[in-house]
Amino acid sequence: MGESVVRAWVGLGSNRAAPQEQLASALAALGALSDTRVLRVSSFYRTAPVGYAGQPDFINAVAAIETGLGPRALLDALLNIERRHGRVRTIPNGPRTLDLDLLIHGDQRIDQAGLTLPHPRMHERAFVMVPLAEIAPALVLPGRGTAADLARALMESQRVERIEPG
Ligand code: PH2
Ligand code: MG
Ligand code: MG
Repeated sequence: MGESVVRAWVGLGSNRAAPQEQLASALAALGALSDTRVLRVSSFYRTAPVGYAGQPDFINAVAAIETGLGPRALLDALLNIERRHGRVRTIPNGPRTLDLDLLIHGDQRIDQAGLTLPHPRMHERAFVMVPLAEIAPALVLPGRGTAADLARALMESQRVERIEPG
């Protein structure tokens, strides 16, 4: 990998078609991307749906990766993995076989169509912040605080249960 390798964080979610297997398969696909390796993966969490209530609980996790891919190339690669897992975009915030969200890419601050970094809603979502805080508690979201502090506050009002491995 070249000199422009950065640390990035990816949120994973699924609430259809064997969600835990979707996440496991997505993690393998992440690690198989060019110039990319998976550094850490959080536990899997069972989480209450946010934004559109009439759907099953989600399984969520967060992965830390090291990548030579730029933000756009990485986002395209994530969308490609989603498509290969049968993702069809229907209801906004509705059920999905696999959702891969680029949360943070190095210190990039981007506000473009289809790509805002850091992810604009991550700091208000327990299903992102709790797994992120597990693997990167001291990570600071600019202007928001640490992952650990944000996660602790969000857990009071949003249901997020860690799934015991095995
Ligand atoms: N993703 C959404 C909308 N709502 N709720 C939970 N619990 N987990 C998700 O991953 C999720 C959601 C949009 O991507
Ligand atoms: Mg999402
Ligand atoms: Mg998404």
